[in-house]
Amino acid sequence: MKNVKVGDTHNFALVGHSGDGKTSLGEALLVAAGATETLGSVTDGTSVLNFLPEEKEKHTTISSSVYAFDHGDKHLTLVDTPGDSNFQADGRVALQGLDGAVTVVSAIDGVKVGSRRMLELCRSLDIPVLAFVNGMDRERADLDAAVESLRDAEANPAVLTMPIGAEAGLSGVIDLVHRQAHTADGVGEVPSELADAVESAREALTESIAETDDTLLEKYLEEGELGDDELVHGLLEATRQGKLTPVLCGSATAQIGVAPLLTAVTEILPSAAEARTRVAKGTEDAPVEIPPALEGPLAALVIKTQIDRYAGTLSILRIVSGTLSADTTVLNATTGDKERIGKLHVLRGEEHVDVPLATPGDVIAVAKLKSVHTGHALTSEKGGAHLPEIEIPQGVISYAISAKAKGEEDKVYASLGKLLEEDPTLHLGREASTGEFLLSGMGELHVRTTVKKLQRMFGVDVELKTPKVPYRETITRKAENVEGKLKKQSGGKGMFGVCYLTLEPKPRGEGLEFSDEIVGGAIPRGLIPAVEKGVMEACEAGPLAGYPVVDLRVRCIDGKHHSVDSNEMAFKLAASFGFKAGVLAARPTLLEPVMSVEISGPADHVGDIMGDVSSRRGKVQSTEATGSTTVVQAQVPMAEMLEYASALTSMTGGQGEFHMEFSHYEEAPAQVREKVIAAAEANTGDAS
Ligand SMILES: Nc1nc2c(ncn2[C@@H]2O[C@H](COP(=O)(O)OP(=O)(O)OP(=O)(O)O)[C@@H](O)[C@H]2O)c(=O)[nH]1
Ligand SMILES: [Mg+2]
Repeated sequence: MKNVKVGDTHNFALVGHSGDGKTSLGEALLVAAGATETLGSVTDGTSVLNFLPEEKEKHTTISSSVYAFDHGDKHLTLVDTPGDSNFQADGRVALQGLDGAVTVVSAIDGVKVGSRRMLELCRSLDIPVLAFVNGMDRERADLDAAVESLRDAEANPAVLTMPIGAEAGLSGVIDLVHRQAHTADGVGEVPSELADAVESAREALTESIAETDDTLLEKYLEEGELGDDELVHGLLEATRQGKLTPVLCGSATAQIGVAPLLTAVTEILPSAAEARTRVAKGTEDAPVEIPPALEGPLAALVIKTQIDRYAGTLSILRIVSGTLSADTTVLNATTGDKERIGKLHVLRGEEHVDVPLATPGDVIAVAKLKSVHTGHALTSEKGGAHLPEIEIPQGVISYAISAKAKGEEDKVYASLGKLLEEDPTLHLGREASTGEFLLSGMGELHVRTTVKKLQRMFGVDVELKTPKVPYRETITRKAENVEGKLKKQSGGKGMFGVCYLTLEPKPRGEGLEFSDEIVGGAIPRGLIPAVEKGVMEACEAGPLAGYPVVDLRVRCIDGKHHSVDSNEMAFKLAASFGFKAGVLAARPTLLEPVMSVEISGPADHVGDIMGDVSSRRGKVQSTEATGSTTVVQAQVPMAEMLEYASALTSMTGGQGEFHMEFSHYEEAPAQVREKVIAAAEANTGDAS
């Protein structure tokens, strides 16, 4: 049985912009810890972290991978996350369950958009961060500029290591705290020619640490220096309080500067025993803390779901409190279902190793759970503190999908269901206005990669059609006392129901509200729910172009009924007729989704990028230069951003990147509205 010490258990994520070297650094850390013998390479497809076929083919991470290893007496779990904005959500979800992060920063370009977004997330989650300036062996590598870019990103950098040599001549790094050189030959003394530079860098480090703590500052001012242990301790406190970001540097592929990083992970980032306090769900006003204790009820979070070739669906759990043993029963606190736990697996990339138990800080996989999904909270069978669920970002771009081969529809949707389990940011829905199935994801590449996975894993081919824009309909003025009537009283069983509805616009984003204002039994109590149901169903497909109707209040103010012929069906239909007539009388209009877009590209292309945003009906909100890159923030209608990826690539010679998320709905201009209505009419024409 494992000799457990929660204080020696660390888990952390590698985060940052795509291509800056997270996976390569993960590989180098594994070698430095002696967990793997040879350095896996992203480009050769030998990385144990990028093990999916799609990752090997494209030389990029598309799904977070977990690798648990030991280093001395420490148990570490590393989670390598994707940097590309199409796949970053996966890492954003996992991070919520973890205790620390290492953000990788390019030595050439400094902090890019992907790293800045992750730094912001870590800040908002109170997750302590180390920064590793990677690629110091490359031409034009510039540690000072990278550190400045961290300052611009509000990370308050404190430099811990400095390079020995530069670019292709990089041969090692110097640990400024302990005044030690780390080279291929191991740990040695500081080369004499660097002694002065090391002293002044150490002084700068001492000052920035002292500034975070009054006692240290007093001592530093009195004595003129601080000891090694004081520096390490001060750094640890400041990092955990989010006051400083320790910065290390080196090269992942040249395996330089990696051993000091491994030490910093175990010494500066918190262990599971020291990690930020987690508070039970619903107790924010009178916080009930969930301790990282071995004893007591289980509290765990599902940080990821992964389909394994042999084991089936694996739920990857982060144990926050208590001990989880193999072959036990737990409670899914999110759904209320009991779940039988079989074997527990420690993950090493694609490989797994069975273990008898898991303790706080561990990240562990369990196969074939019934109703457990990413984000859920688990407790002991008899209950216990319920951790808040992990927030899952929702996909922003939708494609219409259909099976390539006729008759394969069922197989397609069943297989897609499995992929949806693995990736909760994907969504499959049906557009009522067109009857099409829509697959939504974080971006074009996300959806296209899902389709490729579907082919590889289940052998089904899917056709993707131009993304659909989820328009909405709403009203712009009040319509009072609109009659909805169903009267069929000749021959057979009669149907009779009349309701009078008043429709009023509500502010954007407030959805649909139904209020029953019937007095005196004009519509019998028992039939009012039928009226509400009729309204709710009718609002799913509005009368303009078949899109859902939102942001209005529907008041049922009066009605008529018949003692024999009135029934639920009659009132449901009457209400839907009334609703449609009411919407048409209240000057309906079309709303279109507007996206918040962040575009980064070379500074000399910024004019083109901004001109292009305007031509897409977008509004530029800010531009900000960091080094040679400019970041443009804008709001652009989704309809104009559907195939932006290829436009940006050709505009910037492949050097542009963008990220977008849904911002709000806005009234579409008349020409857009007319086009959408005409398309909807053509569609209905086809169908009939
Ligand atoms: N010269 C040099 N190349 C590096 C270094 N680190 C990584 N690379 C190369 O940079 C490329 C991208 O590295 P990855 O490790 O895949 O980067 P990543 O951050 O994991 O990228 P995503 O998975 O797309 O988010 C690969 O071709 C690496 O070989 C380094 O320190 N020096
Ligand atoms: Mg990667």
